[in-house]
Amino acid sequence: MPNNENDIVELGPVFAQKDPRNWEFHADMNHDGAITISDVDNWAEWIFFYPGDWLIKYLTNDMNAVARFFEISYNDYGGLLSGIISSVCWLAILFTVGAITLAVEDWFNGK
Ligand SMILES: [Ca+2]
Repeated sequence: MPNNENDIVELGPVFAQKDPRNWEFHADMNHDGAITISDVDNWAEWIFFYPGDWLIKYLTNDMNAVARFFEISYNDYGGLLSGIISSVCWLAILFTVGAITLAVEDWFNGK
């Protein structure tokens, strides 16, 4: 991220904005003062997009030239790019957990 006011002007308003994502889990996701069924889809969205949004945050904050070249910014949180990255990440986690489960099962069965 830009370190001073001159950098903000140079990079433009998209790169100068504050990170809009809530990185900490709060059960009351819609901030209406109660934990209800309306919060559940927000929980699912929050956890599903976490990996993709995290990579977008990393690129935007720490690899600014790459993010700028690919026109990646905080505006991409929860979007197609984040969804694709998140899907790949969750599938990799799913396959890893499945492989570990099968390996442990084989080990207990003496195979
Ligand atoms: Ca709520």
